[in-house]
Amino acid sequence: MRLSRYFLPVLKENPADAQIVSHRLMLRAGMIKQAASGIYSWLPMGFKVLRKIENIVHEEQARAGHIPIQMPILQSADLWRESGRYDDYGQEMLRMQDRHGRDLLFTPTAEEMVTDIFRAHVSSYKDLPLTLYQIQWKFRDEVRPRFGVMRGREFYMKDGYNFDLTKEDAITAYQRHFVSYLRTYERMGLTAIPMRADSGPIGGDDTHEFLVLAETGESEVFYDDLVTVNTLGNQDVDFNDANQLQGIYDEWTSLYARTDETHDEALFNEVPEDRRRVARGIEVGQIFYFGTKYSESMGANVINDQGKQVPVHMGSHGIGVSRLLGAIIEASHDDKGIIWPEGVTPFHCGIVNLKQGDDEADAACDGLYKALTAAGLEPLYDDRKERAGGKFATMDLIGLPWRITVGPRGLKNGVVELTSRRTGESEELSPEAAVARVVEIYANH
Ligand code: P5A
Repeated sequence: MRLSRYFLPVLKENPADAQIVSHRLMLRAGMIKQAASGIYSWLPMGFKVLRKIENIVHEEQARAGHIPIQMPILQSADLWRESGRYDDYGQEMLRMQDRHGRDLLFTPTAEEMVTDIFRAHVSSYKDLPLTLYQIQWKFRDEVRPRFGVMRGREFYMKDGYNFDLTKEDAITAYQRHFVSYLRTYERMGLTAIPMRADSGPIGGDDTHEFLVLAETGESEVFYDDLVTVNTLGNQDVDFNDANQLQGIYDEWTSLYARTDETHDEALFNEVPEDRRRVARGIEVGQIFYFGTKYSESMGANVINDQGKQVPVHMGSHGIGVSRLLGAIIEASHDDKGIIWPEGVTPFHCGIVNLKQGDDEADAACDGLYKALTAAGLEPLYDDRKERAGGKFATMDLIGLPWRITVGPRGLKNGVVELTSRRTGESEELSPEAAVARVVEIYANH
């Protein structure tokens, strides 16, 4: 993409209404525009990152064997009356009527809808296990929408639902989601710590929230510092191997990590004092096991191998896809702007032409652009007739992890400059070597 032809409405000034850095930077970098309280339009660069995050989620869901579907945003109130949640959900649920006076609602989550699909089409244990998921817009009429996409009213969520014959199988599904989520967040360059939490209006006994540590986080968390160095890394996970999933789950949950809702001071005090941490975190996902809560009330049964009708065991699992943009920026920025992890960056590499209109510089930039594109990467070429300072400031603000700077002086010596946004370190290389380096960096992402 050439910046002169892109739509990147960056703001020079700090927007007055943005209280936290991710919200400020998303507005300044022209990623989102507020449409109403807690409701946003996604401008090209914001939309691009949203899609990247969504793709990672899809890829990791496929790896875990989960099947994508798409359920409607507007749902019939009658379905929600079956579970009792139409009345229980309270004012967070946005309700409306159609022209015939029928009650509808904007989906805040979709346990009822997916259970309805299940009961219509599945009747035998032979069709289990099954996990269906979607990535879909949700609406919750939050009392205090704030911090931009972090606590929106309209937000984008991955929501998955497992159906299993027994509690034991459903616990395996829970652990499979647990491990799959660890992988998903790691690919986004995040450390998201699973913490024992409270299940709220979704219901159930077992639940973990995944939290990214950040001072601006809305949850208070208590943990053993050893959990922060845990990684899955390149560990080869077989998502069909229940023992392996259990092993990874046990390893992660053996260390103390809880939100304030389930915090237990006595247990926490058993953690060696120098490892006890009290901090704040952003909840980027949550998984639940709630057994037969929905299947019993809605009649989602299967015939088991004894020929008996039994309600299925279920859980649901959510990732805050739109919230993740805010969380990633909170975790990765400096005073100049965003620093995108390679896994989610909107463009792989910036190209800055220091002397637009200079034949040699223009030709070198075109060459870099073509070579990076041919290698399957997306460069963003700042081909505007702007001062170098302005171009660097824009690149730093929008946070592409790598930048190649091209100027007549370097070209005389046959070199361009490759700069890391994260470290600020630069290296002089031939244009070919610079392309090769960038290609190599992205080979693992
Ligand atoms: C799990 C999937 C559920 O709704 N039902 C289906 C379960 N869980 S949850 O924890 O309530 O939400 C899942 C994730 O969605 C994000 N989230 C939000 N993001 C932005 N703005 C909001 N107002 C908002 N509310 C929830 C969180 O990341 C949460 O973990």
